[in-house]
Amino acid sequence: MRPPGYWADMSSIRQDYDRDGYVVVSGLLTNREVAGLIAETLAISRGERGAIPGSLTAEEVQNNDDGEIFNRFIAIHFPHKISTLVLQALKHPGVVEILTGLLGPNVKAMQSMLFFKQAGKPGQAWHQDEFYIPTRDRSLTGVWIALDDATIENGCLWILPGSHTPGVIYPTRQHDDKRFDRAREAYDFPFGAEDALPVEVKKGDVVFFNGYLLHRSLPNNASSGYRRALVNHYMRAESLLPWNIGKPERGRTDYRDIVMVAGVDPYRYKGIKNCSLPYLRPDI
Ligand SMILES: O=C(O)CCC(=O)C(=O)O
Repeated sequence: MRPPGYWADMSSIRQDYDRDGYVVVSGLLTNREVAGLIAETLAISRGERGAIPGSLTAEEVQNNDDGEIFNRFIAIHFPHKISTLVLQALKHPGVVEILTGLLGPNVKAMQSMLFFKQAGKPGQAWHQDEFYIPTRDRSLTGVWIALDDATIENGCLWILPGSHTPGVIYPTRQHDDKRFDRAREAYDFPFGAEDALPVEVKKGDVVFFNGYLLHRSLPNNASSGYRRALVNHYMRAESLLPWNIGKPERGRTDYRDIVMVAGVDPYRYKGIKNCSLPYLRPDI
């Protein structure tokens, strides 16, 4: 059910998105949808949707409570490939309506990630998603679905508003900052810490953000609990997707392990290639 009035005014959503590089749409998922995704997270981790790298054996499931299971991992990558429920969330009608308003009629998805972020777990340093997933038309859009209320304390997203505007991918480097996981950090960009904004949201709210937007998250500093989020990535279907770094099997110029969520696929003749497999990312 759509709460009254949200996204009634698509043009103001698009205006905010274009100017700031992100927009929050409140209450896009119902409590029931959120609860379903949380239960699914546990089911995947326990291997109940099929064994994937990192998932627990039957014996490990018996010997570990849910907290201990979640404690082992930071995220599940590509859960939509083994979970019908996550695939449905990837195609969520409310999400897709906003995406087509932002991107145009033809939209494809290429990635999903379920973040657990139990209390005490690290965040991710400043980065731009197009550094990892380079489109040809700068249309990459992250869709960050809050499965818990996300606060400064438990490690919500932080963004640098407008940092997508120059259309520049800033340099990255490895870091040893213990607040963050081991993903590379962007540096040497013309924005300071004073420009950063926390994006505190309620569960069921959705953050749409541009692939060039600098963003990060801080550790979960709450004394207990989680800061879970389902993060999906989309782009215009007209753009090729040369997302093949170190993985030639993905194709040199156009990653084809995609899910069309709206409109038509101009490259349908190429077919779909099953080249990314789901896995659990351990907390190391
Ligand atoms: O949710 C987080 O902690 C980080 C997510 C993020 O930065 C991303 O998906 O690009």
